[in-house]
Amino acid sequence: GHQSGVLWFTGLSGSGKSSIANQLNKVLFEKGIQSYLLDGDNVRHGLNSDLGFSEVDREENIRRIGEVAKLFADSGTIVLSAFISPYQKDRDLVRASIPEGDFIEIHVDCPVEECEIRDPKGLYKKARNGEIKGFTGIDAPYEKPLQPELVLDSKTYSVESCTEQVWKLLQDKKWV
Ligand code: GGZ
Repeated sequence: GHQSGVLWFTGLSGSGKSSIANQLNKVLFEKGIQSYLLDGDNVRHGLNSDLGFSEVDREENIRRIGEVAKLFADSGTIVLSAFISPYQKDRDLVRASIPEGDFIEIHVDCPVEECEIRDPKGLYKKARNGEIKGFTGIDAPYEKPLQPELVLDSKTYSVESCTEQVWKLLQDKKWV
């Protein structure tokens, strides 16, 4: 039986959240399971284009994404959300707004040193240069999840392996 709900990926820029969520989205599609991916590409450029990266803007970013995720989940979709979502209180608010058991928090755990080496968009370099202020992991906080349902060690394991770990959790929880 397939259930709907929200898979909430959280982690640093460059940790692999989007890659893993994209890969899982493909796997779900191939299996005929309805899913939808929310990420910076489709949310920060549209619905949330008025928001920046201050603490209050990030809070509002996550609040709106949580509301959208809830609507999609209500429609019978498995939602994959991939945002840094650096604050525990903001993630907890989303969790509290969704029926118990329908929210799965996944920490895509990669040390900032490794993210900085990867630096796929050159943003860590800009943050170090002072061209970007308030960059998560450099001069803005990232609060690691206190009780995530799953931790993915994305420094050690590949995107494929991490995707498989999420798939197994979905099987355990009878979502798929
Ligand atoms: C963190 C920033 C910042 C600052 C721009 N801090 O690697 P990316 O580029 O694609 O992922 C980052 C993305 C973060 O947006 P989120 O909506 O996920 O953030 S939050 O949940 O905190 O609201 C990065 C880019 O936007 N970016 N400036 N200052 N990341």
